[in-house]
Amino acid sequence: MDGAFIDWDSANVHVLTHSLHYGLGVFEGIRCYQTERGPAVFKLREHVARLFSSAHIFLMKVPFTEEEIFEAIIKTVGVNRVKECYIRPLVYIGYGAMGLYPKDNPVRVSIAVWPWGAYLGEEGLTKGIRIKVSSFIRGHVNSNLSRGKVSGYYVNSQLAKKEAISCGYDEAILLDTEGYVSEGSGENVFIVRNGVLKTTPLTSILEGITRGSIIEIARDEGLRIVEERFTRDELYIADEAFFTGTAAEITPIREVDGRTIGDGRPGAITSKLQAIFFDLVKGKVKKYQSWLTYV
Ligand code: PPE
Repeated sequence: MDGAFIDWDSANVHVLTHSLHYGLGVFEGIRCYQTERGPAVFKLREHVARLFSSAHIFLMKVPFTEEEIFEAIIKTVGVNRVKECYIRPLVYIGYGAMGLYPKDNPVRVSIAVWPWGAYLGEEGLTKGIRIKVSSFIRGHVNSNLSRGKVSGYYVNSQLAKKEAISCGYDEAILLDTEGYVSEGSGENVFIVRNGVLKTTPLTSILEGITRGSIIEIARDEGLRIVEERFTRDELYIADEAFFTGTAAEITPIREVDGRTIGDGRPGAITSKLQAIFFDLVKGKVKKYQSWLTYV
């Protein structure tokens, strides 16, 4: 926290911490995987860059350099002696004035790591999940500036997720303000139709780092991939569909709003991309070694 290692139980803040009340905090979700050469962090450089972009968009001055945060993340994984973990850097506004203009409140930074298994369940990874198109829509791009990863946005995501779960589904997918598919509550989405991969363009979604990786892998595999808007009914008739995200990794989707996707099992392209992804994060694919930072 703020440049020092703090014991887990002492990692506390004052109840009047500004971000806790008003939701302006920017964060990252990063994973570190076990490899033959020890723990390796996936796409660390990209995650740190996105954290600073988020801060820039929201006029928050991070009191550390990108290089310092990069190093601090590696050290935090190291001192915790974990083999695999999720990493959560958070830049937030600390205690000071209340009200919506926290001019002199300190900008604080924390980095926490903990073991976090399959986000949507082990079974979700192998068999696929059931999702619901949310009745809540993703905020307009002039309200939810989509290049930022901001704590407050996840109020909307939680509305969608709670609704989906209360209806018996595993996860929600949100439409954008124009009615096109945008993204999951915490994932980007891909579909496959007639052998062509399609994913939503960056206009109304978080620029997912896993999404970018999958696009690159798909191209390397000679697959056709387009970034194009699509409607909920195109999702219904997709041959395959899957979510990507740091937490969700590559999670196949087997049902949307009661409609079975394909034959209700992870499709061939989904399974192939998922297998390559899990191999590469574990350091088993030479071509993608540069995506890993060894601790
Ligand atoms: N869209 C949203 C809205 C989102 O929150 C995430 C990540 C993504 C797309 C995928 O981005 P990337 O991780 O760079 O591939 N969501 C993070 C938070 C999940 C949570 O429950 O907390 C994550 O996956 O770490």
